[in-house]
Amino acid sequence: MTGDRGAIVRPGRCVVMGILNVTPDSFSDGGRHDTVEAAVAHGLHLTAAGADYVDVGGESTRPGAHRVEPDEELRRVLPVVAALTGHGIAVSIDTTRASVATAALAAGAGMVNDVSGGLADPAMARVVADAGVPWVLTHRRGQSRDMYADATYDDVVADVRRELCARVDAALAAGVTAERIVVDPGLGFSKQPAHDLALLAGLDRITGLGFPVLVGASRKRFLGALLAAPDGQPRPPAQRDSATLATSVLAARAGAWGVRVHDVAGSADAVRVVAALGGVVRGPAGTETLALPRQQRKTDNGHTERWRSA
Ligand code: PMM
Repeated sequence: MTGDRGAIVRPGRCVVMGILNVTPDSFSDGGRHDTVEAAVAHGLHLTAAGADYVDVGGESTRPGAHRVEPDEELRRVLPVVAALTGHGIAVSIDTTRASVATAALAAGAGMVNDVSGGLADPAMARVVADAGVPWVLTHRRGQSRDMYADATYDDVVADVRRELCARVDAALAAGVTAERIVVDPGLGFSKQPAHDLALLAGLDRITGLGFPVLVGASRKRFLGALLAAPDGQPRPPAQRDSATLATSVLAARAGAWGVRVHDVAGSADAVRVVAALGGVVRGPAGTETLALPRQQRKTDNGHTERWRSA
């Protein structure tokens, strides 16, 4: 018997999820929000800037990071989740642990964001199914400690697509309903920069699976490498927001359900621009519906031209 704590939010445009890492060591914002007061203030700031969700995490997934104890993870996230949901904010809990997810859901979180795609904790599927909340299944191979050990692919888009399907099948077999599943190609997780770029370029093959797709490109290593200085020094994380914005446009244009970003204001504007152009909205069962009524005509050179009218 599955519960029903909430449907996936679909505001008619790409959703913006604001990142709130309550950790001392995340690669971009580690240590900045590691008191409850600072974290809650930042969550409120993200919401004011236009975040549809605030994604609260208490364990860094930075390459090379060691795991924190479950008690410590709980100590970091629970008061923040409770305070933000008390303000009426939609919170997702970024955890791979069923115990942390359970406590965060009890404290008011409405979605589980699991970067292990359900692999880290076999009890997670039951927790999600029983609560009836959306579950983000992210592609990764292995743990953060050895993040790049398995970063070899024949065709990264096809391989990630296939491996995500396996995670979806496992979730469905465990009783999670299809309407609650979000998939995420896991940029930077077991991927080299070229893989991340290929996944962004081939995002329509992931959205083509028919599940809502979340894209987490924000400030990631591949952007630092792409924008490296002439001496090869990667662009520092805090100076990657313009590039992140570009990825939000691309993701929204490719039909992604949401983007997970540090700098919410820019992406919140960007996804509205894309929506105003009549972006494709993916239906729950793989159907593609157009955001606005579609019209078409044959052009002089025989092509079909399509556009949407308000
Ligand atoms: N990336 C990070 C953490 N959580 N969750 C999802 N769904 N997708 C991601 O790409 C993702 C994530 C690591 O980035 P951070 O340290 O900036 O949070």
